[in-house]
Amino acid sequence: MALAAALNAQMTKEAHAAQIYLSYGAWVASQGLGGTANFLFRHAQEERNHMTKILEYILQRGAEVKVIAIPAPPKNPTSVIDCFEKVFQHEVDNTNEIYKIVKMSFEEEDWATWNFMQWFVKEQVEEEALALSLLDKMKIADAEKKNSNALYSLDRDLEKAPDDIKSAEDATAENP
Ligand code: OFO
Repeated sequence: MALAAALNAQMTKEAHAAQIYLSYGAWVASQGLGGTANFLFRHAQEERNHMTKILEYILQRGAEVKVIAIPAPPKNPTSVIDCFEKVFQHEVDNTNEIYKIVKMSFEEEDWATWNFMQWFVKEQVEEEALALSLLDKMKIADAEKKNSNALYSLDRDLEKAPDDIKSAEDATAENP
C-alpha cells in the first residue's frame, strides 16, 4: 500500500539524514572544530533513532520493512556557515517529507498513522529551531574567521550542549 511505501521511504531518509550529519561532522572536525563535530555526531544518532521509530511502527502495523541502500551524503560544505545553512535546509526539506505522509494518512483516514506522525511534526519544529539557532550562533561567532575567539568558545560549548531544544509547549511564564 502507498502509505507503507512512504513510511519505508521516510525510514531510509532518516538513515540518510544520519549519514549527512556524520559526513558534515567529519568535515567540521577536519576544520579543527572538535566540539561542533561531537554535536553533529550525536545528532547523527538522533536521526538513527528517528529511523528506528519508523521501522518499529511499520512492523507493529504488520507491513513489510524494506531496508535498502542509503544514498551517499552530499559533497562537503564550502565553509562552516555553508555547513549550517545546509543543515537547516536539510531539516526544512525533511519537514516537507513528513507533511506529505501526514497528508496521505489524513486522506486515507489512517488515524493510527496520522497520530504516529504527529510525534515527527513536533520533532521537526524542534529540529528546524535547533538548526536555525546553530546557524545564527555560527554567524554571531563570525565562523568564517578561523581565529575568532567567539568561534573557539562556541565550539567548546557545543561539545556539551543539550541535543534538544526546549519545546514551546513546555514554556511557562515563569520559565519561558
Ligand atoms: Fe529526523 O529529523 Fe532531522 O532530519
